[in-house]
Amino acid sequence: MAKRTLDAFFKPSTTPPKRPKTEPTESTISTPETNNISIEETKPPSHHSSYPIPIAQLPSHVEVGLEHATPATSPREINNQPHLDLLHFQPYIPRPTANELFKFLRRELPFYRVQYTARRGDVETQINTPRWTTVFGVDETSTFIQQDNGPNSLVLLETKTKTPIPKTKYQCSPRPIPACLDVLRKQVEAANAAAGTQNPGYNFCLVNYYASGEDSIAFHSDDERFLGPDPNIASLSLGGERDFLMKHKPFVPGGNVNGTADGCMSGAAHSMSGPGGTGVTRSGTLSGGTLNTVSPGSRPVAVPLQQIKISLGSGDMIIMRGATQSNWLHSIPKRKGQTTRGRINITFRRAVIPGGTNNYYHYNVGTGGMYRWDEVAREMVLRDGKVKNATG
Ligand SMILES: O=C(O)CCC(=O)C(=O)O
Repeated sequence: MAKRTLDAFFKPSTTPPKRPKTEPTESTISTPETNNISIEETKPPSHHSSYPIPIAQLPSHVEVGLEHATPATSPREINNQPHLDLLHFQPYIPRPTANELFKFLRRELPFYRVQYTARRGDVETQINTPRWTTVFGVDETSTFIQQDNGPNSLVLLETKTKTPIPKTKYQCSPRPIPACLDVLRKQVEAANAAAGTQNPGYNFCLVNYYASGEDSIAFHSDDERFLGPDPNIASLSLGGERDFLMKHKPFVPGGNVNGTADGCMSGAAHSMSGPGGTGVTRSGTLSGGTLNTVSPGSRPVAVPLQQIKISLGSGDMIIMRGATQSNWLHSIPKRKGQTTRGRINITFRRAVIPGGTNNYYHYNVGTGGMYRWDEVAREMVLRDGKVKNATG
């Protein structure tokens, strides 16, 4: 197959969409949205013993849209501030396909509203994560290997020895990335390659669902040690538009602050939003237009502290690269009182040690019940109070 050049990669494809490899079959289902219309059905769902439910594969029209129209635009580089290295696709997935994908993922994925206790010194705080979450993947020391063609054929093995993992290796049951998200993972890796970025080898997929402007994620950075140095994080937005804020970490003599936010144990990842969840950070000194001292090498320099606001629409993608995570914080602030559509955010990351796997399942699946989107109630509804594969 002829290689596509960089320019060609970032130009929408002009070849007519092919039929998906598996011909869809037709069936009739009745939901309030379809109202007895005939809809396409695609390949059989992804099954795994660690899943609380089988997870549907992408409908063929979404798969075709993804295969032939992404990236919908060339990325814009945002690197005009110290340590900032972003690629912004506006959009990455064409908006109509992104909206279909949003509805599909909200309907098909299991979600959780995780609660946990954060301890800082002697003080314990009960945290209610202010958004819905779910996670798939495993760190690089383990690999899901296809054993046969059965529905539960993915077996978790030690990456180096290809032997079964010891039962005590994880405090959770890692879940393989289902086919519907793996399609996206591969495409986002290809977008990195086309932009000249080293293959990030994503092995985790974290999904947030913000049901309304009340849902949020506080200022934090994804710079945990279990992600290795200079992690590459790709962040895809689907559904309603929300503001994405970024600000430089304050300079701390002798090193950077670690970027954890309210209610979060030091070093605990993806758990940054406290009870208020309004983006309260430890950096009360930051304000637009003032100067802050940062130290990129040994020589401190003054840099303008400009907070960045990017409005993320359906299908947009930001890839955060290089020194971004170790120097910048990001958040999705609450937008109380505003009518905001629901929004899904998917981040692809690479975790390098088992601690990353334990952390991600602890804070994104947790020990509470599983929720599913209910088309009639138009909200997440508790479906299984008894948690399968509860994490410690
Ligand atoms: O929803 C977003 O765009 C940001 C999500 C995020 O920061 C995270 O999952 O760490």
